[in-house]
Amino acid sequence: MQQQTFRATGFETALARVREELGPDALILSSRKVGGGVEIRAARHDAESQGTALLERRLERMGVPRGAAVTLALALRDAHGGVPATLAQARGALGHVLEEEMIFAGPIAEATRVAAFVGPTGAGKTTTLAKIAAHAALIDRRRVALICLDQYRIAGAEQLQRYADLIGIPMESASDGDSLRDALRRFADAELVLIDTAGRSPRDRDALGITGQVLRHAGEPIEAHLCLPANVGDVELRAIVELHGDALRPRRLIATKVDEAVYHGSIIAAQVHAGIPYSYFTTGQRVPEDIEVASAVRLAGLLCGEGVFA
Ligand SMILES: Nc1nc2c(ncn2[C@@H]2O[C@H](COP(=O)(O)OP(=O)(O)OP(=O)(O)O)[C@@H](O)[C@H]2O)c(=O)[nH]1
Ligand SMILES: [Mg+2]
Repeated sequence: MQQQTFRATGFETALARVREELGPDALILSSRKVGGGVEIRAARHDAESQGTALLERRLERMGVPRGAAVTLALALRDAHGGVPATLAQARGALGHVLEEEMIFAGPIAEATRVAAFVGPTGAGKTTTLAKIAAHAALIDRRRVALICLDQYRIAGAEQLQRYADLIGIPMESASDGDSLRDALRRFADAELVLIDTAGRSPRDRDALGITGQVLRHAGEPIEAHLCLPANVGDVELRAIVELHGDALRPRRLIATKVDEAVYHGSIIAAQVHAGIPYSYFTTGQRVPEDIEVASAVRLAGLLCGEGVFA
Protein backbone atom coordinates (compact mmCIF):
# COMPACT_ATOMS: atom_id res chain seq x y z
CA MET A 1 0.00 0.00 0.00
CA GLN A 2 1.49 3.28 -1.12
CA GLN A 3 1.15 5.67 1.81
CA GLN A 4 1.50 9.41 1.51
CA THR A 5 1.73 12.15 4.09
CA PHE A 6 -0.07 15.47 3.65
CA ARG A 7 0.44 18.58 5.75
CA ALA A 8 -1.62 21.75 5.79
CA THR A 9 -2.57 24.48 8.21
CA GLY A 10 -6.03 23.01 8.82
CA PHE A 11 -7.70 19.59 8.63
CA GLU A 12 -10.09 20.54 5.80
CA THR A 13 -7.28 21.84 3.59
CA ALA A 14 -5.18 18.75 4.24
CA LEU A 15 -8.17 16.51 3.46
CA ALA A 16 -8.85 18.38 0.21
CA ARG A 17 -5.27 17.74 -0.84
CA VAL A 18 -5.58 14.06 0.03
CA ARG A 19 -8.70 13.75 -2.16
CA GLU A 20 -7.16 15.71 -4.99
CA GLU A 21 -4.13 13.45 -5.02
CA LEU A 22 -5.57 10.04 -4.10
CA GLY A 23 -9.21 10.29 -5.16
CA PRO A 24 -12.48 10.78 -3.25
CA ASP A 25 -12.34 7.32 -1.59
CA ALA A 26 -8.81 7.78 -0.23
CA LEU A 27 -8.15 5.83 2.94
CA ILE A 28 -7.25 8.03 5.92
CA LEU A 29 -4.72 6.07 7.95
CA SER A 30 -4.02 8.63 10.65
CA SER A 31 -4.19 12.31 11.44
CA ARG A 32 -2.35 14.30 14.05
CA LYS A 33 -1.53 17.86 15.05
CA VAL A 34 1.95 19.02 14.11
CA GLY A 35 3.69 22.35 14.52
CA GLY A 36 1.78 24.83 12.35
CA GLY A 37 -1.12 22.58 11.38
CA VAL A 38 -2.17 18.99 10.84
CA GLU A 39 -0.67 15.96 9.18
CA ILE A 40 -2.72 13.26 7.48
CA ARG A 41 -1.37 9.92 6.39
CA ALA A 42 -3.44 8.42 3.60
CA ALA A 43 -3.42 5.81 0.85
CA ARG A 44 -5.34 5.21 -2.36
CA HIS A 45 -8.45 3.11 -1.85
CA ASP A 46 -8.11 -0.32 -3.34
CA ALA A 47 -8.81 -3.83 -2.15
CA GLU A 48 -5.26 -4.28 -0.91
CA SER A 49 -5.05 -1.02 1.03
CA GLN A 50 -8.43 -1.72 2.57
CA GLY A 51 -7.27 -5.19 3.59
CA THR A 52 -4.09 -3.82 5.11
CA ALA A 53 -6.05 -1.22 7.08
CA LEU A 54 -8.32 -3.98 8.41
CA LEU A 55 -5.27 -5.99 9.45
CA GLU A 56 -3.90 -2.94 11.26
CA ARG A 57 -7.16 -2.52 13.13
CA ARG A 58 -7.24 -6.19 14.08
CA LEU A 59 -3.73 -5.93 15.53
CA GLU A 60 -4.67 -2.74 17.37
CA ARG A 61 -7.69 -4.47 18.91
CA MET A 62 -5.31 -7.11 20.24
CA GLY A 63 -3.36 -4.42 22.07
CA VAL A 64 -0.63 -3.67 19.53
CA PRO A 65 0.16 0.08 19.58
CA ARG A 66 -0.91 1.99 16.47
CA GLY A 67 2.54 2.63 14.99
CA ALA A 68 3.60 -0.99 15.44
CA ALA A 69 0.30 -2.24 13.99
CA VAL A 70 0.88 -0.21 10.81
CA THR A 71 4.45 -1.49 10.45
CA LEU A 72 3.49 -5.11 11.17
CA ALA A 73 0.47 -5.10 8.84
CA LEU A 74 2.56 -3.81 5.92
CA ALA A 75 5.42 -6.21 6.61
CA LEU A 76 2.98 -9.11 7.01
CA ARG A 77 1.27 -8.31 3.71
CA ASP A 78 4.64 -8.30 1.96
CA ALA A 79 5.88 -11.48 3.66
CA HIS A 80 2.61 -13.34 3.01
CA GLY A 81 2.35 -12.08 -0.57
CA GLY A 82 -0.99 -10.37 0.00
CA VAL A 83 -3.35 -9.53 2.82
CA PRO A 84 -4.28 -12.75 4.67
CA ALA A 85 -7.98 -13.31 5.37
CA THR A 86 -7.12 -14.33 8.93
CA LEU A 87 -3.98 -13.98 11.01
CA ALA A 88 -3.89 -17.76 11.37
CA GLN A 89 -3.51 -18.11 7.60
CA ALA A 90 -0.33 -16.06 7.79
CA ARG A 91 1.10 -17.68 10.92
CA GLY A 92 4.45 -18.56 9.31
CA ALA A 93 4.83 -15.12 7.74
CA LEU A 94 3.87 -13.47 11.04
CA GLY A 95 6.66 -15.38 12.78
CA HIS A 96 9.19 -14.05 10.25
CA VAL A 97 7.87 -10.50 10.55
CA LEU A 98 8.03 -10.54 14.35
CA GLU A 99 11.55 -11.95 14.18
CA GLU A 100 12.54 -8.99 12.00
CA GLU A 101 10.65 -6.28 13.85
CA MET A 102 11.14 -7.36 17.47
CA ILE A 103 14.17 -8.29 19.55
CA PHE A 104 14.53 -11.67 21.23
CA ALA A 105 17.73 -12.04 23.21
CA GLY A 106 17.52 -15.70 24.18
CA PRO A 107 17.98 -16.98 27.74
CA ILE A 108 20.32 -15.44 30.32
CA ALA A 109 23.74 -15.70 28.70
CA GLU A 110 26.45 -17.86 30.25
CA ALA A 111 28.60 -14.74 30.52
CA THR A 112 26.03 -13.10 32.78
CA ARG A 113 26.85 -13.96 36.37
CA VAL A 114 24.27 -11.87 38.21
CA ALA A 115 20.68 -11.20 37.18
CA ALA A 116 17.96 -9.41 39.13
CA PHE A 117 14.22 -9.74 38.71
CA VAL A 118 12.28 -6.49 38.97
CA GLY A 119 8.72 -5.45 38.25
CA PRO A 120 5.41 -4.52 39.82
CA THR A 121 3.85 -6.33 42.78
CA GLY A 122 2.66 -9.82 42.03
CA ALA A 123 4.12 -9.82 38.51
CA GLY A 124 5.67 -13.25 39.03
CA LYS A 125 9.26 -12.19 39.83
CA THR A 126 9.92 -14.78 42.55
CA THR A 127 8.21 -17.61 40.66
CA THR A 128 10.10 -16.81 37.45
CA LEU A 129 13.41 -16.62 39.30
CA ALA A 130 12.71 -20.03 40.89
CA LYS A 131 11.96 -21.55 37.46
CA ILE A 132 15.20 -20.23 36.00
CA ALA A 133 17.20 -21.26 39.08
CA ALA A 134 15.80 -24.80 38.97
CA HIS A 135 16.63 -25.20 35.27
CA ALA A 136 20.14 -23.83 35.70
CA ALA A 137 20.92 -25.88 38.81
CA LEU A 138 19.14 -29.16 38.14
CA ILE A 139 19.25 -29.49 34.35
CA ASP A 140 22.32 -27.44 33.31
CA ARG A 141 24.16 -28.46 36.50
CA ARG A 142 25.47 -24.96 37.11
CA ARG A 143 26.43 -23.55 40.52
CA VAL A 144 23.48 -21.28 41.31
CA ALA A 145 22.86 -19.03 44.35
CA LEU A 146 19.94 -16.80 45.28
CA ILE A 147 19.81 -13.43 47.01
CA CYS A 148 16.65 -11.90 48.42
CA LEU A 149 16.66 -8.13 48.20
CA ASP A 150 13.11 -7.96 49.45
CA GLN A 151 13.80 -5.60 52.32
CA TYR A 152 10.18 -4.99 53.12
CA ARG A 153 8.58 -8.32 53.82
CA ILE A 154 9.72 -11.31 55.83
CA ALA A 155 7.40 -13.44 53.68
CA GLY A 156 9.47 -12.51 50.63
CA ALA A 157 12.63 -14.06 52.08
CA GLU A 158 10.71 -17.10 53.34
CA GLN A 159 9.24 -17.77 49.91
CA LEU A 160 12.67 -17.62 48.28
CA GLN A 161 14.27 -19.74 51.01
CA ARG A 162 11.66 -22.46 50.35
CA TYR A 163 12.59 -22.51 46.67
CA ALA A 164 16.32 -22.54 47.50
CA ASP A 165 15.78 -25.53 49.84
CA LEU A 166 13.71 -27.40 47.27
CA ILE A 167 16.32 -26.89 44.56
CA GLY A 168 19.19 -27.46 47.01
CA ILE A 169 21.06 -24.19 46.47
CA PRO A 170 22.19 -21.45 48.90
CA MET A 171 20.23 -18.29 49.56
CA GLU A 172 21.08 -15.08 51.43
CA SER A 173 19.17 -11.94 52.27
CA ALA A 174 20.43 -8.43 51.64
CA SER A 175 18.91 -5.12 52.62
CA ASP A 176 21.22 -2.48 51.16
CA GLY A 177 24.23 -1.93 48.94
CA ASP A 178 26.76 -3.13 51.51
CA SER A 179 24.95 -6.33 52.40
CA LEU A 180 24.36 -7.07 48.70
CA ARG A 181 28.08 -6.64 48.00
CA ASP A 182 28.89 -8.95 50.89
CA ALA A 183 26.44 -11.59 49.71
CA LEU A 184 27.83 -11.46 46.16
CA ARG A 185 31.34 -11.84 47.56
CA ARG A 186 30.30 -14.86 49.58
CA PHE A 187 28.83 -16.32 46.39
CA ALA A 188 32.04 -15.67 44.47
CA ASP A 189 32.21 -19.26 43.26
CA ALA A 190 28.62 -19.32 41.96
CA GLU A 191 28.26 -19.31 38.18
CA LEU A 192 24.83 -17.71 38.33
CA VAL A 193 23.43 -15.52 41.10
CA LEU A 194 19.75 -14.60 40.86
CA ILE A 195 18.45 -11.65 42.89
CA ASP A 196 14.80 -11.34 43.87
CA THR A 197 13.53 -7.83 44.53
CA ALA A 198 10.42 -6.59 46.30
CA GLY A 199 7.49 -5.62 44.14
CA ARG A 200 6.67 -1.95 44.62
CA SER A 201 3.68 0.03 43.49
CA PRO A 202 4.38 1.88 40.24
CA ARG A 203 3.66 5.04 42.21
CA ASP A 204 6.43 4.36 44.70
CA ARG A 205 9.16 6.11 42.78
CA ASP A 206 11.43 6.54 45.82
CA ALA A 207 11.51 2.85 46.75
CA LEU A 208 12.27 1.86 43.17
CA GLY A 209 15.00 4.48 42.99
CA ILE A 210 16.64 3.04 46.11
CA THR A 211 16.51 -0.50 44.71
CA GLY A 212 18.06 0.81 41.47
CA GLN A 213 20.92 2.42 43.39
CA VAL A 214 21.56 -0.71 45.40
CA LEU A 215 21.70 -2.83 42.22
CA ARG A 216 24.00 -0.39 40.43
CA HIS A 217 26.48 -0.20 43.30
CA ALA A 218 26.85 -3.87 44.06
CA GLY A 219 30.43 -4.07 42.87
CA GLU A 220 29.69 -6.02 39.70
CA PRO A 221 27.29 -5.72 36.76
CA ILE A 222 23.75 -6.91 37.39
CA GLU A 223 21.46 -7.63 34.46
CA ALA A 224 17.95 -6.56 35.47
CA HIS A 225 15.02 -8.45 33.91
CA LEU A 226 11.74 -6.54 34.01
CA CYS A 227 8.80 -8.87 34.61
CA LEU A 228 5.63 -7.57 32.94
CA PRO A 229 2.36 -9.45 33.18
CA ALA A 230 0.98 -10.03 29.68
CA ASN A 231 -2.55 -9.42 30.92
CA VAL A 232 -2.02 -5.75 31.84
CA GLY A 233 -3.68 -2.92 29.89
CA ASP A 234 -1.67 -0.44 27.86
CA VAL A 235 -2.02 2.53 30.20
CA GLU A 236 -0.70 0.54 33.16
CA LEU A 237 1.98 -1.00 30.97
CA ARG A 238 3.31 2.40 29.96
CA ALA A 239 3.39 3.59 33.56
CA ILE A 240 5.23 0.46 34.73
CA VAL A 241 7.76 0.59 31.90
CA GLU A 242 8.45 4.28 32.38
CA LEU A 243 8.93 4.06 36.12
CA HIS A 244 10.97 0.88 36.18
CA GLY A 245 12.98 2.01 33.16
CA ASP A 246 14.08 5.19 34.88
CA ALA A 247 14.81 3.67 38.26
CA LEU A 248 16.18 0.24 37.46
CA ARG A 249 17.44 0.43 33.85
CA PRO A 250 16.40 -3.12 32.96
CA ARG A 251 18.24 -4.87 30.12
CA ARG A 252 15.68 -7.58 29.38
CA LEU A 253 11.91 -8.07 29.41
CA ILE A 254 10.05 -11.11 30.64
CA ALA A 255 6.38 -11.48 29.70
CA THR A 256 4.77 -13.24 32.65
CA LYS A 257 1.30 -14.77 32.97
CA VAL A 258 1.12 -15.25 29.21
CA ASP A 259 -1.41 -18.00 29.95
CA GLU A 260 -3.75 -15.47 31.57
CA ALA A 261 -3.78 -12.99 28.68
CA VAL A 262 -6.68 -13.05 26.23
CA TYR A 263 -5.02 -10.92 23.57
CA HIS A 264 -1.26 -10.97 23.32
CA GLY A 265 -0.66 -7.62 21.64
CA SER A 266 0.51 -6.32 25.02
CA ILE A 267 3.67 -8.41 24.57
CA ILE A 268 4.47 -6.29 21.51
CA ALA A 269 3.33 -3.11 23.26
CA ALA A 270 5.69 -3.73 26.18
CA GLN A 271 8.67 -3.93 23.86
CA VAL A 272 7.58 -0.87 21.90
CA HIS A 273 7.44 1.09 25.17
CA ALA A 274 10.58 -0.38 26.77
CA GLY A 275 12.81 -0.79 23.69
CA ILE A 276 14.73 -3.74 25.18
CA PRO A 277 14.84 -7.42 24.15
CA TYR A 278 12.77 -10.27 25.52
CA SER A 279 14.40 -13.11 27.40
CA TYR A 280 11.53 -15.34 28.61
CA PHE A 281 7.78 -15.93 28.51
CA THR A 282 6.17 -17.54 31.53
CA THR A 283 3.04 -19.57 30.99
CA GLY A 284 1.71 -20.78 34.34
CA GLN A 285 2.29 -21.29 38.04
CA ARG A 286 4.19 -24.57 37.93
CA VAL A 287 7.83 -24.40 38.96
CA PRO A 288 9.98 -25.15 37.01
CA GLU A 289 7.86 -26.23 34.01
CA ASP A 290 5.99 -23.09 33.01
CA ILE A 291 8.70 -20.99 31.39
CA GLU A 292 10.14 -20.81 27.91
CA VAL A 293 12.68 -18.75 26.04
CA ALA A 294 10.76 -15.92 24.35
CA SER A 295 10.51 -16.33 20.59
CA ALA A 296 8.86 -14.78 17.55
CA VAL A 297 7.39 -18.13 16.51
CA ARG A 298 5.68 -18.57 19.87
CA LEU A 299 4.37 -15.00 19.87
CA ALA A 300 3.02 -15.47 16.33
CA GLY A 301 1.15 -18.56 17.52
CA LEU A 302 -0.32 -16.68 20.48
CA LEU A 303 -1.46 -13.80 18.27
CA CYS A 304 -3.10 -16.33 15.95
CA GLY A 305 -5.18 -17.59 18.86
CA GLU A 306 -3.20 -20.72 19.69
CA GLY A 307 -3.48 -21.50 23.40
CA VAL A 308 -0.46 -21.70 25.66
CA PHE A 309 -1.12 -25.41 26.14
CA ALA A 310 -1.74 -26.20 22.46
N1 LIG B 1 -1.06 -17.93 35.67
C1 LIG B 1 0.18 -17.62 36.01
N2 LIG B 1 0.45 -17.26 37.28
C2 LIG B 1 1.72 -16.95 37.58
C3 LIG B 1 2.76 -16.94 36.63
N3 LIG B 1 3.91 -16.56 37.26
C4 LIG B 1 3.58 -16.33 38.54
N4 LIG B 1 2.27 -16.57 38.75
C5 LIG B 1 1.50 -16.45 40.00
O1 LIG B 1 1.41 -15.09 40.36
C6 LIG B 1 1.39 -14.96 41.77
C7 LIG B 1 2.49 -13.99 42.20
O2 LIG B 1 3.73 -14.58 41.89
P1 LIG B 1 5.09 -14.13 42.61
O3 LIG B 1 6.19 -14.86 41.94
O4 LIG B 1 4.97 -14.25 44.08
O5 LIG B 1 5.09 -12.61 42.19
P2 LIG B 1 6.13 -11.48 42.66
O6 LIG B 1 6.31 -10.57 41.51
O7 LIG B 1 7.33 -12.12 43.23
O8 LIG B 1 5.26 -10.78 43.80
P3 LIG B 1 5.79 -9.73 44.92
O9 LIG B 1 7.10 -10.23 45.42
O10 LIG B 1 4.70 -9.76 45.95
O11 LIG B 1 5.87 -8.42 44.23
C8 LIG B 1 1.56 -16.36 42.33
O12 LIG B 1 0.30 -16.88 42.65
C9 LIG B 1 2.18 -17.12 41.17
O13 LIG B 1 1.90 -18.51 41.22
C10 LIG B 1 2.45 -17.30 35.27
O14 LIG B 1 3.27 -17.34 34.36
N5 LIG B 1 1.13 -17.63 35.04
MG1 LIG C 1 8.21 -11.88 45.09
